[in-house]
Amino acid sequence: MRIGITCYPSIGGSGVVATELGKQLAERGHQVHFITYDTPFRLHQHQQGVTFHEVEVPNYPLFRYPPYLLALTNKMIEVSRFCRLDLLHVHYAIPHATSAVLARSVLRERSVKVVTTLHGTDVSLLGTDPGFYDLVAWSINASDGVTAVSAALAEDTRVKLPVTRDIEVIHNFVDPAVYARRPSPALRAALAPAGEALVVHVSNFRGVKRPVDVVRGFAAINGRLPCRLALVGEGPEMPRVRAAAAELGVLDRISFMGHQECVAEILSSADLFLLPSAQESFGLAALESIACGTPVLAYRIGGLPEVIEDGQGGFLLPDNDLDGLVARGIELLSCPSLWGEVGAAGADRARRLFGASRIVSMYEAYYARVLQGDQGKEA
Ligand code: GMT
Repeated sequence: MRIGITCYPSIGGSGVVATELGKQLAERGHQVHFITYDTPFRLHQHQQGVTFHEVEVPNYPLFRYPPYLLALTNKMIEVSRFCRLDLLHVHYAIPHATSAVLARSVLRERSVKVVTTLHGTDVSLLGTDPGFYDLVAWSINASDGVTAVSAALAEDTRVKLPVTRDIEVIHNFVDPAVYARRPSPALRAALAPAGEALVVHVSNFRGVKRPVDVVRGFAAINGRLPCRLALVGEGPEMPRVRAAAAELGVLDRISFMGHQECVAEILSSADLFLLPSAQESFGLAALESIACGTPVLAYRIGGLPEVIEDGQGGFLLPDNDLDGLVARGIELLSCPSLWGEVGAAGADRARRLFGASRIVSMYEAYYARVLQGDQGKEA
């Protein structure tokens, strides 16, 4: 198959999933064409079957806002024609699904199918914004195939938007060759020099991830059981995170690691991942952590119950129950046998249910169905 993939190429779960999917598809012999404004951040090495087409937005004094949607659409048309694409698989509805549907309409001489994968905030936050609502719903309905990264998100889409079409649930995945427990003694020694337990959090440090609660939870656990915290990522909440850490007297027990390309080693070297998000359509970081055998503590929201089952990779608490999360953290860190069981069961669950080979095959099968005919597209 010849597949065009569009995603946000910067750091973020949807871009990671799209890039890893493209790489895996190329390994299976498909021709994959990334159509994005920058090289997807996990795509730096040349790989047979993978091509990157950069979307450049023309600059013109009349434009107050760069017309990215139009530039992307035109690039999709050009690449579809020149590379004879069979389908465009877009990740994140805004504006990618709209561009792809528009490109398909322009490409009258050849039939290109559009598959849209919904990732979460494209529906729950932006899709419900009155400024985007109608167009997002239209773009989803007009796609030839639509997938969601969790059953919770598929349901949320039907509830929040006038979307009646079929939505296929295809969960996110990890490559078990990369995400497996391989702790680095050197990294552990650097992050927890006195041999303390190591707590970790990886995110884009936006409000929805509640990173200040990560610090509050960590401080409470540290009060009972000395430990260290590694914070991976950057984002708008970082100043509040630092202020909370200083106020709680734990600043010197935290490593601010910034953006890290290879999180598997860090996750693998940690003992516990705190993810007190208010919203999470899937929680790719949680999956990556459980695949590395590091238990995750999070709330029972969105798609997280599909990723973690109590005792298999961690525990889920009622939303915002930070005390409960702390209590579970202390329990796990002070009971090696429980920690070992939960971690091993999580790693096994990640391999069984969310391994790349299983999920990539599901995408391939879905593409084949979309290419064959209607997949619940509205007239
Ligand atoms: O939070 C975002 O809007 C970013 C987005 C992303 O690109 O990482 O995250 C969403 O997609 C991820 C990949 O499918 C999911 O793992 C995240 O749970 C989801 N974020 C939210 O639902 C808040």
